[in-house]
Amino acid sequence: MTEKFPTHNKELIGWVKKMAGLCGPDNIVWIDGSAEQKMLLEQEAEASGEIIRLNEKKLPRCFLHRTAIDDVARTEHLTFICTRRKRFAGPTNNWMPPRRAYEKAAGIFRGSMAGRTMYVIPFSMGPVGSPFSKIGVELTDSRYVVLNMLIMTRAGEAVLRQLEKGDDFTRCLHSKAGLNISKRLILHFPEDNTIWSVGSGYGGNVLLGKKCLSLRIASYIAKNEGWLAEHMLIMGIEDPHGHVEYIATAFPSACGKANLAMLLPPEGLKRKGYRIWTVGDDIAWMRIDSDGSLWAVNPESGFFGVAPGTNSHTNPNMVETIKHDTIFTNVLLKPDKTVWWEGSDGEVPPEGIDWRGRSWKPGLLDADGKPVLGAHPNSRFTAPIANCPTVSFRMEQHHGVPISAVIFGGRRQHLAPLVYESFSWEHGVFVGATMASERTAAQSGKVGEVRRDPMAMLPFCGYNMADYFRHWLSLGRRMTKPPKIFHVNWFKMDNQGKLLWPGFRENLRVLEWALERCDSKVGALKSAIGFIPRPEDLDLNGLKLSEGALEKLLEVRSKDWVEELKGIKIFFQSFKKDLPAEMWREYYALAERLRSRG
Ligand code: OXD
Ligand code: MN
Repeated sequence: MTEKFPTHNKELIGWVKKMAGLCGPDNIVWIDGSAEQKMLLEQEAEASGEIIRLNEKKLPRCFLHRTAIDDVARTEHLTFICTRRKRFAGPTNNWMPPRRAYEKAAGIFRGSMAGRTMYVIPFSMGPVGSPFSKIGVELTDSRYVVLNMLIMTRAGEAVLRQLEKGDDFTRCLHSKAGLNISKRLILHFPEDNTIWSVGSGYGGNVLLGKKCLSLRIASYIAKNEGWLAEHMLIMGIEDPHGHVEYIATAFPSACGKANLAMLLPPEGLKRKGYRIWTVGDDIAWMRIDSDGSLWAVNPESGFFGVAPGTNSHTNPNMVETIKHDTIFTNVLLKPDKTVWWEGSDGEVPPEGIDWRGRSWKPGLLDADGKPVLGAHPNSRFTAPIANCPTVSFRMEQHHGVPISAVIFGGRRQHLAPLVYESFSWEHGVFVGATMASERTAAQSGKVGEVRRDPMAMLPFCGYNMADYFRHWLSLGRRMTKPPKIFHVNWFKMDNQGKLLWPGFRENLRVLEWALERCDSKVGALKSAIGFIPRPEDLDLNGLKLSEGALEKLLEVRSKDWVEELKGIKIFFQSFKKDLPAEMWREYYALAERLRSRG
């Protein structure tokens, strides 16, 4: 085994040696971030069959990867927060005591890299050297992981140099270990700044800088250091005077965050002079800066987006972004070595190789008579943010961007209006804490069932969510210029189950109202749940809504909200006495407002 270490950081050397001793690789390769090393890895991964090189003319420097068929999404039931005390992980997380977790996983890691190479990936979440960035080092036996991490993070030599300055780092260990679901574990040890992931090759489980570090571990660090690590997109909205305001927005997974982050303004607003600047599509790290307001950075440098449904109507900027230097996972391979997925541009191909690697034709049915999909519904692309036509010029700025509005959202067929504004920061935290979505046919579980997903962080908060709400409240008290907090719902339906709002680029009309509220430039109606735009407060120029749709979109039905309170109560009770008193205060205040308005 190679025993050369390109670093003087003793902690790092000691840990790499120890983990190599456990996993038993034949070889250790340090990732330096160079183009030469990347090309070599691509060639090796191609030769081993891990990736397929795509049509060099039509998709330059792009590749396709297929995961194991039972390894296609995050496995929340195998994801654990391992803290000394169970209370610390809280009622919404799976918990395992650290000793047991280390022992159990070590049994799987032991010798798992025999005959293979261990790659050492030093990576920075956020610009290298920024006081707001965090460093991680991921050890992995997967070239696919290395190639993805090179897109999703700033990885290589510059990070090692940063570590020479004695910076701390998150210890991230990953092994495919046979990709066996019965030996799959995604373990987080916030008290040790450590992540162990074994038995999976799916992005969300193995690109450890993403959900594991930037949300679960970072949320814990953020609580201790006084900032926020959130599951939010960050976008800049340039108004007709050239003034850019930034928003941070949380939606549950697969609710269109990436589409919103880079939307193309609708014709009416484009003519007015609106433009969008994309800072991030998934994660926001937010701090109170010296001006007393909230500033956000996107710690990632790539998109790991859902392919199905991505097309020139839903997201033209993403279509541009993934035309080169992109890794596709679990999509359909066409005979000309380009790719396709359900809901992509162009004709349905007459034939291809599906995400499982089998030959495919449109109309193919499985043994149960169900259509066989060409691409997996959670098939993905990994692409550099720098490819995006709307990438913000402030991406690399160490302090990030100032946030004018925080926007929460959910998928509610009948309850929540198109948009409402909270009365205060505290009320806004209640709005975020009670966020929920109804299950669609695309998810497992009962269709229409309400799933609470506070701040879209349910699967990603690395500690007790009651303490997380408390932390949000305390931040509000520290800010002199807090952002306003809004809630949006693009998914309201009429009685026939038809969407009332066209969504996609038209959503900018709602964001325009929200930002104008931040600058006190537009009116609103005070309702029991918050401030709602009056029909005349929204610019609907050039948009045709069906008869009565707008009234329905802005309607607040007390009866439905009284029913909603019952679900909120059950959810709040699950935190027992840990729930901050302010959350109950907001709950009873809402109940009282609903009662007095009938
Ligand atoms: C994601 C998710 O992949 O939220 O971003 O699941
Ligand atoms: Mn996400």
